[in-house]
Amino acid sequence: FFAHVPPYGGDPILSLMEAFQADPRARKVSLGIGLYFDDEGRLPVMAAVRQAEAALAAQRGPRPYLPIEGLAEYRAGVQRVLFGAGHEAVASRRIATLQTLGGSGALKVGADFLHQYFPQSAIWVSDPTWENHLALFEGAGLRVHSYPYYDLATRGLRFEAMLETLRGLPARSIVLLHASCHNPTGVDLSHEQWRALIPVLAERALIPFVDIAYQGLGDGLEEDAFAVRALADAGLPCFVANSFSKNFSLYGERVGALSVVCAHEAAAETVLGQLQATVRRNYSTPPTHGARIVATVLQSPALFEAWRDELAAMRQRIQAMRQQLHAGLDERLQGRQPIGHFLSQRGMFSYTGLSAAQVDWLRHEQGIYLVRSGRMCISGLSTRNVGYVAQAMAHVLA
Ligand code: PLP
Ligand code: TYF
Repeated sequence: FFAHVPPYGGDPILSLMEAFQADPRARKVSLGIGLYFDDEGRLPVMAAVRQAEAALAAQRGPRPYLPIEGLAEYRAGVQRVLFGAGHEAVASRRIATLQTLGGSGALKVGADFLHQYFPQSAIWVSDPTWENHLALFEGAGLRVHSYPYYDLATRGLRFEAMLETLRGLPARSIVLLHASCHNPTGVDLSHEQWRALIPVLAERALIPFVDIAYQGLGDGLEEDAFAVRALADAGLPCFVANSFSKNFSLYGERVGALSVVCAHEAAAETVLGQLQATVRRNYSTPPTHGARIVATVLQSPALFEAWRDELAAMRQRIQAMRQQLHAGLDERLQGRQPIGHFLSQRGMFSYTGLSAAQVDWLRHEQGIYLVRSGRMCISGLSTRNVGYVAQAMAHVLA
C-alpha cells in the first residue's frame, strides 16, 4: 500500500546528534546541533523558568484551549522583548502578534499567509541559511532563491553583492533576514549595514521577513533586536518570527511567535484575523505550558531581571569559548591560517572554514562532531574540551 512512499532522508543536523550519541568514545565533543550547553555540557534549566514553573504548578489551574492567537500576556511580552516596551509600533497597536509552535511554527504560519496573499512573490534567503528554511518555505509552496551573503575568502559578509541582488528584485519579493547570530555562519550585518539595507528594502517595496532565534546570545537582548526595531522605525511592513527555544532553554515547549508590523491598527487587526485562519486550518490552537512560563517571566520584574542576567552569563560563556578557542589556535598556528573570524562572528555558530574532508577527519579520528558545511556550535565547547578541540583543529589546519 505504501510502496510508492520514498524513505525520508532525515535532517542532517538532527541525524548528526544521533550519531554523536551512539559514539562510544569518552573524548567525543558535540559541536553539531545548535543548542546552548553550559560548561558541564548540559542544557540549562534557567532559574527564572524554574521559579515560574513552581508558581504555575502551585496554581493547579485548569487547562482550557487557548485562543487561536495564543495567550494574551505572552503575546504582549513578545512585543516588549522584540520591539522594546515603549516602542511606537507597540503603543499604536499596529503589530499583529500570534503565539506559534516555536520559531519554526512562526516561519510556517508567515509563509502560508504570504503564499496565500502574495501569490506572485518568491522568497530570497541568504546563501547559506538554516537548512530548514528551505524545507519550510518550499513546503508552504513558496519559490525559494538565494542572495549572496557569506564570503569564504574573508570569512565575512558579501554586503555589496547582497545589496546589488536585492536592488534587482521584483517589488514585493520576500527577503528572509537573520536579525543577529546568523545560522550557520555567525556573520551578521553591522548596525551601519542595516541602516544602508533598509532604504533598499523600502525603495524596492520588498517584504522583510526577519528570523530572530538567538536574541540575547549575540551582543545583548536590545542589541540583537536592532534590525527588528530599525525596520519598525522605518515604517516598513515586516514579518518577524521569533523563538524562545534557545534564550529560555525551552526547546521542547515550542515557544515562539509571529509578529507582523503593519501601517496602522486596523491593518494589524485584519492581518491577525487571517493569521488566525491559517492556524485554525493547521493545528487549531497553540499549547499552554511553555507560553505560561515565558509570560510569567516576562511579566514579573524580578523574574525578568533574573532571566536577563542568566542569559547574559550564557552569552559571556559563548564569548569566552570563542576567545579560548582563538587563543589555542593562535598559539599553535602562529599566523599560518586566518582565525580572526572566531572572534568577530556572533552567537552560537561559527563557520570555521573547515572543509567537509577536514570535518570528517575530526569526527572519525578525534570524535569531534561539526556539521559538514564547517559550521561549529561554539556552545558545545567547554573549559574541559576547548584545549582538545583547538589542538585537533590546529592539526587539521596546519
Ligand atoms: N530559525 C533559526 C535561524 C534557527 O536556527 C532555529 C533553530 O532551531 C529556528 C528558527 C527554529 O526555532 P524553534 O526551535 O523555536 O522552532
Ligand atoms: O541549526 C541548528 O542546529 C538548530 C537546531 O530541524 C535545529 O537550529 C536543527 C535542525 C532542526 C531543528 C532545530
